[in-house]
Amino acid sequence: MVMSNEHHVATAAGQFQIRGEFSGAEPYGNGHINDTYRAVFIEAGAQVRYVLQRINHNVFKNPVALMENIQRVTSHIASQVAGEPDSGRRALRLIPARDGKVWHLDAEGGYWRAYNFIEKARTYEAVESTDQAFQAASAFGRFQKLLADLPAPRLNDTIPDFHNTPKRFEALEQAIAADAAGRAILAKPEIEFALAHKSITGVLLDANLPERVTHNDTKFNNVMLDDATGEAICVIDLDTVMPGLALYDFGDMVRTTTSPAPEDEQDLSKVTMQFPMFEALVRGYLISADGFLTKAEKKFLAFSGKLITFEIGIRFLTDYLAGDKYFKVHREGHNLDRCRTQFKLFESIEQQEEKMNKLVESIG
Ligand code: ADP
Ligand code: GN1
Ligand code: MG
Repeated sequence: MVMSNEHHVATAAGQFQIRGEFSGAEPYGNGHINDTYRAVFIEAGAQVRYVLQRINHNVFKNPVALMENIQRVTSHIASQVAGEPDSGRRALRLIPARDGKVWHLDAEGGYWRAYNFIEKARTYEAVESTDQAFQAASAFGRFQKLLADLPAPRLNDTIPDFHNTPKRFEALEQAIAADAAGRAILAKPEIEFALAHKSITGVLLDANLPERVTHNDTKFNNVMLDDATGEAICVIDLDTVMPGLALYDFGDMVRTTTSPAPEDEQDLSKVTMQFPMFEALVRGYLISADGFLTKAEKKFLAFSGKLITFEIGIRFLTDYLAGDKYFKVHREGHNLDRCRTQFKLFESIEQQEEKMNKLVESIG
C-alpha cells in the first residue's frame, strides 16, 4: 500500500521518544534539500512542537555517518552553552528514536530525525538590517569557535568536495556538454559568464589555509533570530558540518546576508551587495573568530564572498542544465533564476571588492 505523505509523517513521529500524543504535522520552512515538518504533540494538556525531518538520501549518501556527526556536534555545543541563560534554545537537541538511535529508518528506506523546536525565534529569507547581519555572523563565528575543540576523530565528510570549487566547475562543464534537459540554449549568457571566470575557482584551495570544523551552509535562513530581541539564538541545518575552511562559512554569509533580495528574485535590479551589511558581517564574525583566524584567512574575507557566490551560482546552473535533479524547485526556470541572482551579486561584490578589502584591513 502506498501511504500518503501525511501518514508517513505521523508514522515516523510515533517512532521517537516523545511523551504525549501526536496531534498533527505540516510541511515547514524553505529549505532546498530535506523534507521538514513541524509536528505538534499534546503533552499533559499542552501543545509541544518538534521538528521532524526526512533526510534527503539522494544528496546525503550516508545518513548514518551524517547523524553521527550531528550527534557529536549537538552534544558538544550543548555542553558548552549549558550554564547560559535560555540554554535549551541555544543548541539543537536530537530526540532519540524508540530504539535508542538518533534516527529512524522507515519502511521505504527514508531516514528521519527529530529535534526540539526552537520557539519564539524565526529564520528570514533575506536580511533586513545591519543588526541582523551582525547577529548572524557572530553566531556562525561562535559556532566555529565552539567546535574548535571538538574531540577526535575527524568528522565524516557528509558530501565529499562540497566546497571544492574547481570540481564544481568540472561538473558544470560536464552538464554543459551533456545538455541533458536541452536547456543550454536558454542559459547562454549564464554559461558564458561562468566559463569566463574559471580562473578564480582554485584560489582558496591553493592558499594553503588551515582546515577547521565548519558549518558549510551558513545561509541566512540557517540561523534562528529571537523574536523579541533579534539575537541570533541558534545555528541550525547541521547536515554539512564537517572539516572545511573558515572562509567557506564567511563567504556564504556574504552571499546570503548582504543583498536585500531573496535568492530567487527575478528583478535583478534589486540584487546588490550592500556595503553596510558586509561591514556588519565582518564586525560580527570577528567578534567571535578574531581569536583563531590567521592573517591569511582574513586577507581572503571579501574574496571568499565572491568565490562562494560564484560556486553556488554554478551549482544552480549545473542543476538547471541537468533538469533540476538536486535543489527543490517550485517553478519553471527556478534554478536559472537563482543562478542569475548569484551572478548579479558576484558582479556587485567585484565592483566593491577593493573597498571591502580596505575595510577588512582597517578592522582586522
Ligand atoms: P534544509 O536542509 O532543507 O534547508 P533546515 O534544517 O534548514 O532544512 O530546515 C528548514 C527550515 O525549517 C529552517 O530554515 C527553519 O526555518 C526551520 N527549522 C529547522 N529546524 C528548526 C528547529 N529546530 N526549530 C524551529 N525551526 C526550525
Ligand atoms: C542548500 O539546505 P539549504 O537549503 O540550507 C544547499 C547549500 C546551498 C543552498 C543554496 C546540502 O542549502 O549548499 O548553498 O541550498 N545544501 C546542500 O540556497 O547542498
Ligand atoms: Mg536550511
